[in-house]
Amino acid sequence: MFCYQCQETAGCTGCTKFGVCGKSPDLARMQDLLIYVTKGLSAVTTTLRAQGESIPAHVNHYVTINLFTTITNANFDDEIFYQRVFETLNLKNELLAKVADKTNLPEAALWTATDREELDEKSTKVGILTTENEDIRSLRELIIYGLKGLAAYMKHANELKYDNEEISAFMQKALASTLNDQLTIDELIALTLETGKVGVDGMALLDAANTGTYGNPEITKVNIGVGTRPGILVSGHDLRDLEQLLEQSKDSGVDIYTHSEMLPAHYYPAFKKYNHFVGNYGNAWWKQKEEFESFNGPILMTTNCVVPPAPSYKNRLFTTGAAGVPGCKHIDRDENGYKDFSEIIELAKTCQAPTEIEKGEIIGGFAHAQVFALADQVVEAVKSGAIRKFFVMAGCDGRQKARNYYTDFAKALPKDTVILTAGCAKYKYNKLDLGDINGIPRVLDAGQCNDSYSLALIALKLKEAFELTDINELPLAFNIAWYEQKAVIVLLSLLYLGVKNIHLGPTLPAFLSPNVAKVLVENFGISGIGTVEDDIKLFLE
Ligand code: FS2
Ligand code: SF4
Repeated sequence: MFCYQCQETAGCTGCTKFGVCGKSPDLARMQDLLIYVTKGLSAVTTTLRAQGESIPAHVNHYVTINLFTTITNANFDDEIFYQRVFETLNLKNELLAKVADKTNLPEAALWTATDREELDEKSTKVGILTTENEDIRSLRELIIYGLKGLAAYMKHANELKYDNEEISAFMQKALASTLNDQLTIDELIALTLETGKVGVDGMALLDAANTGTYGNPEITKVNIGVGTRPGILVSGHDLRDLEQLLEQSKDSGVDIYTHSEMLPAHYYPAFKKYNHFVGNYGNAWWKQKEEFESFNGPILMTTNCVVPPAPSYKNRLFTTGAAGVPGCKHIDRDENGYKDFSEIIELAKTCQAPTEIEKGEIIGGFAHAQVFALADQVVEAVKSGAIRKFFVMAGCDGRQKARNYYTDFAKALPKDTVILTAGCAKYKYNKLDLGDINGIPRVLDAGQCNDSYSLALIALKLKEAFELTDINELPLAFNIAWYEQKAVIVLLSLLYLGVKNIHLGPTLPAFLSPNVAKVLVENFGISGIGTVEDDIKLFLE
């Protein structure tokens, strides 16, 4: 196996024996094969579009879910990958019959198979290392990881009946382009930046879907203690899953809690009507082993990040959507998108209430509309010097000790600075008492990593309020923590929006070859992190 798509990759170079995340070599090769056949399908759809044919939405959605399923920590179930590869080949073969001229199609578009042995054999021959030139490989993977992140946004938007054929067409064209040996380094760099542009479109679509369906997030205090009734813990990012579970459990005597990236659901007006939606339990994804244990009740994983479960709670862990764990019950949608969560609710009734691990409240809900409502106050605080600088510290949390940098950084920031955050990175500092500036909290949480778009809108609004022409003239610094591929599309989107001098940590991606890293440093001023002391000095210069 060879995988280097996430920040925790072994030795900062690549997982070759077993994934640090828990991905086995067999799972790794089947994920490689799924990406390969999805590229083949994309080459066919791209050719058909050029022929003037339209591609049905279910094909677009199939590409999207395939990409999402291979995101780090989303799905550990080998069987799902065999099933998806066969289904993808069937879809592709149907469409291939409509292609008028097949001579220019790549091998991935023409390859097919009917039994598992053929899949097993092929799966060892289509991995990342089949691209020999390390710069081409680096750019191809950078594009693919960005597309995986974008696929996650699209899937959530699609669940809320928001869709965009142009975004899907681009995703498939870009995927197919990673099979094209004729593309030069410069053309791949251009495609990388175009991925960032379409990433902004995808984030805007998801933002419209979430706020159009559930209202604009508003300032909210979230309880982090527990009640006396049994609970169900919901993790991941899918708001539609949460909504269905809230609706189905409302009169059951069971409480609903969020974990990790589901915390921002509390900020939406639409979910406030549920009295049994009582709080957030625990921290970021990587603490789930201990926190799922002490929660005592069933857990629903709606997306990544799943950690292969301990036997003590495995029978209480359920997955849905792109998530999957062998041996855990997976709940599928029906053709109308309905999911029957009754088994989880019935199990919860037999469980003890969660064990309390902390008490108190955290505050969030500072997505774009809420911050715009406070714009005068914020602008005034900057003009009067009460706020010296904003620090965008969005992204992911993870297991590595080096990530304590972000807690130390937040604590060491001068009191006249404000942190803008989104994603599970926030758990490194959202329970510290960092105070406020004239009533504006010093940590403004816009939501999930999926809501990073809000931070871009806030930056653009500040640019307008201060009548600046360049976003980089703002008193705003970017110190982003990354872990998986959704952070990659956020990064590419920020580059497209013209943001310079982003600091990325705790380590730079292993998939950036020295030459590709050099391009990012020279053109965008991207850098890693140093010590807290040195970095704060540098940022405040
Ligand atoms: Fe956190 Fe994990 Fe959100 Fe990432 S829950 S690292 O996949 O998506 O942020
Ligand atoms: Fe390794 Fe990350 Fe790939 Fe898992 S996703 S195998 S930890 S690089």
